[in-house]
Amino acid sequence: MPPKRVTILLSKQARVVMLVDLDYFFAQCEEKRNPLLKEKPVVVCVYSGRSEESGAVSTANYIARKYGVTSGIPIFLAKKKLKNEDAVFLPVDRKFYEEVSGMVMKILRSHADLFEKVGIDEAYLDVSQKTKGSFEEAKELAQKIKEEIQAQQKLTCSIGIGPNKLVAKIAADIQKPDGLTIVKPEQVEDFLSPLQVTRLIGVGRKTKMKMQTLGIETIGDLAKYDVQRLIEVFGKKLGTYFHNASIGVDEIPVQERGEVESISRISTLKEDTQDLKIILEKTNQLCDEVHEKLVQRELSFKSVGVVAVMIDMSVRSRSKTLENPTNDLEVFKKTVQELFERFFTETELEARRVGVKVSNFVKQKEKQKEIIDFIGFAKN
Ligand code: TTP
Ligand code: MG
Repeated sequence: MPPKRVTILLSKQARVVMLVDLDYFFAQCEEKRNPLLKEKPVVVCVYSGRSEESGAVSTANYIARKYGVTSGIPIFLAKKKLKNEDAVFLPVDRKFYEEVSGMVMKILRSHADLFEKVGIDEAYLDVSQKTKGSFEEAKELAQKIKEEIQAQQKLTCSIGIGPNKLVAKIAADIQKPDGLTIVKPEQVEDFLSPLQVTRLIGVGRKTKMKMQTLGIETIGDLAKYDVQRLIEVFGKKLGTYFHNASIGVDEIPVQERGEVESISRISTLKEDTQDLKIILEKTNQLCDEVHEKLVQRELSFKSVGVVAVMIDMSVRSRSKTLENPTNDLEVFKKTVQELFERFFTETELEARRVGVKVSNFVKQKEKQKEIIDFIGFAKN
């Protein structure tokens, strides 16, 4: 009798991903430089220079946060909230924070199989190999990292551990400061389901409101919602993304990243044309693809560009800079439409290929600061 054949299905190796986020970073750097500040409310400010108090709060230590002082509020409001306290207001010293950040990142990088810095005080570490896929070992490693950052830099951080970046990020945010939250693969559903949908990257105020009209408040509600209906409401890409995110599925690898300067897509039209309807149908799809990348990278843009390769193979481009940074897909599409409308009044030629581009990026948390800054200007 021939030997029995056995098929072994090799499943993709499960990942162990960490997100490390330094606590109240700019303010903690100030405490590191001057430990006497530790006992007081500390508020780090972006002064606009218009008047002594115009501008916005960049961040505050946890003592100041107890009085309601948070990132983005106007400085005069922070002063009002702390008027009876011995509070310290300091200007942002980005150079110093960058230096401290560099030293912490060096420690983090040394503990990662794969490393991805996502902000001045935040990085993802893929530690799957190092921990041989064990969440227990990952917990020990996280404790060791915390100790090392404390010993070498006198700073605390919060760490989230999960099977992917999405879960690790939410886990790090849930317990701060000096937190350590571990979500094993079998705990993902229970962990996510009671949380508000705004915990998910890409769910801002507008999307939250739209979801509310569908009866979706929590990530659990979103997980139960029919995926086809989500696709009808939000489009194929976003609808699918929201569904996957709600059940904790995220395949995006931890990867070293350089600073992106622009994101663009170009595609050949089915026929050479000047017909705006055909062109916009194509560019709307391209905008969807570019927008998806923006959401993944948590970026807002200030400039929109279009490009057209004409039938004579000449390449023409047009661009527009917006007043405020945004990540709004409709603003993107409308600006592209405007640019093409104007462009085709200036040429007789038909287009063969068309493309769209966004650039001049701002990280979303910095965007919030910029907008509040702007409101701050208006008030002062
Ligand atoms: P965060 O990590 O979002 O905030 P944080 O480190 O101050 O506080 P925690 O992580 O404990 O909640 O941002 C990192 C730094 O980015 C922050 O120290 C200052 C800066 N920042 C702004 O300038 N404006 C903002 O609106 C936010 C949220 C952060
Ligand atoms: Mg932080």
